[in-house]
Amino acid sequence: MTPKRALVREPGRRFTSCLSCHPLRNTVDLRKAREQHSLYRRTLRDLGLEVIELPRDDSRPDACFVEDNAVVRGRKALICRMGAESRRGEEKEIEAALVSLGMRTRRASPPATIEGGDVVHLEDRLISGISRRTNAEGVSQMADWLETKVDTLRDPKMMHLKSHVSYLGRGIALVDARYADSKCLEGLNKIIVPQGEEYAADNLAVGDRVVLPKGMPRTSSLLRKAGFVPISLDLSEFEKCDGAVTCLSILV
Ligand code: CIR
Repeated sequence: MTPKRALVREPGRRFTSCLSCHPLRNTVDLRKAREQHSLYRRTLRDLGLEVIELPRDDSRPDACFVEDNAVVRGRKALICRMGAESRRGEEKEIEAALVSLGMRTRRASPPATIEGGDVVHLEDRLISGISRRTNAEGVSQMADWLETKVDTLRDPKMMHLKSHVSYLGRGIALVDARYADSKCLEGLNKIIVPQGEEYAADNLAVGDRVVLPKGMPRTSSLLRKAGFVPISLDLSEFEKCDGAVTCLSILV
């Protein structure tokens, strides 16, 4: 399961028009976002990943959030039909890139909607949100194509499950308290994100290192106690676009 490569795409010219409910969405700074993205890419390289940079898309504001475009499992990828209609079309270059890496792809078809931000990867199964962006048909098409067991967590108010649940490996999940008792998380050792640090629930674990947003001291301390090495990154401009650490890459 250890990923070797990460697909990324720098924010394009229209990034500041991204979809967002964040109160600071009108203050998004493209130059700063690109600097933060550059540091993100460097961090992924430092984690030992080969970073594959796709040309930026200057016509689609949310195209840097590549995680939502596809769900990759082994040598297969489901190309998402995103719940956010304004984002449909972003996935074309992602599909081409995955095919060029030797992946077998299938496109989700109507009435399915699915976004990679809803899908948490464990060794033996996936957990998917059924959310504002992903429906039951999307989950069913994903399970069929990827031939993987998929457990679900349903909350029509939730945008993406991964904003609330991350899998760190070794049977350990980092979860937002509000979903900690969900049936799909039974059997996992759960680290509950401290109150006020809920944004840290979306984080990227590679081996024993965990990339998380900066300013999460209590979560970092819990991670250290569990034997992980936290790495903090400033992703303020992506947070203002309702994005987080995982959404900027697809691990292959
Ligand atoms: C959106 O609303 O679709 C983008 N502005 C943010 C997507 C973030 N994706 C993710 O966390 N997987």
